[in-house]
Amino acid sequence: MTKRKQLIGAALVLAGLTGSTQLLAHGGMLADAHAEEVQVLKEQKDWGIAGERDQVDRTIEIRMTDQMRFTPDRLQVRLGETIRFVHRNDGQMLHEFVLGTRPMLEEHAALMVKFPGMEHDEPYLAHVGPGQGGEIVWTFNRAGEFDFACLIAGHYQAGMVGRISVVAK
Ligand SMILES: [Cu+2]
Repeated sequence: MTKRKQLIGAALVLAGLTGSTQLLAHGGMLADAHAEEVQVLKEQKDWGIAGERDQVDRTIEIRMTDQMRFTPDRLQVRLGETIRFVHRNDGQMLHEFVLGTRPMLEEHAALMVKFPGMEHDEPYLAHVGPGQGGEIVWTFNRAGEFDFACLIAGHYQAGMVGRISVVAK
């Protein structure tokens, strides 16, 4: 099969998933539908692109606390690396892990203060309830300095932020 045909085939599969996602959502199977939606939302961002679960190069555990800290809060990854982030919320309140550029995160953090109930859902973020775990898979195909942050109103402002350097070999 040619590359082009494969791409068309993949597009059809994705289109099919979108259709079934809607059906599943109507059937009340929101959790399953959500997992499929995340697969569909593969959009190149300045800080990388949603990664494939079967192409993970490394797993990094990130712990979150009510002291508004991530541990670790400094990471270095190689350009092209696909990272599986596994989150653990050790606190009593909801936290988030959102990957992005600093300007993008600052802008969203300000919006979250204005509209604290604002829902957002993207393949580069995880909401992690108290005592719960979260997971995202992200491919860092852009070199540079990026951040991860908790955008719950007030948390980013309290310093709940970390830094990722993506370096070419
Ligand atoms: Cu938080």
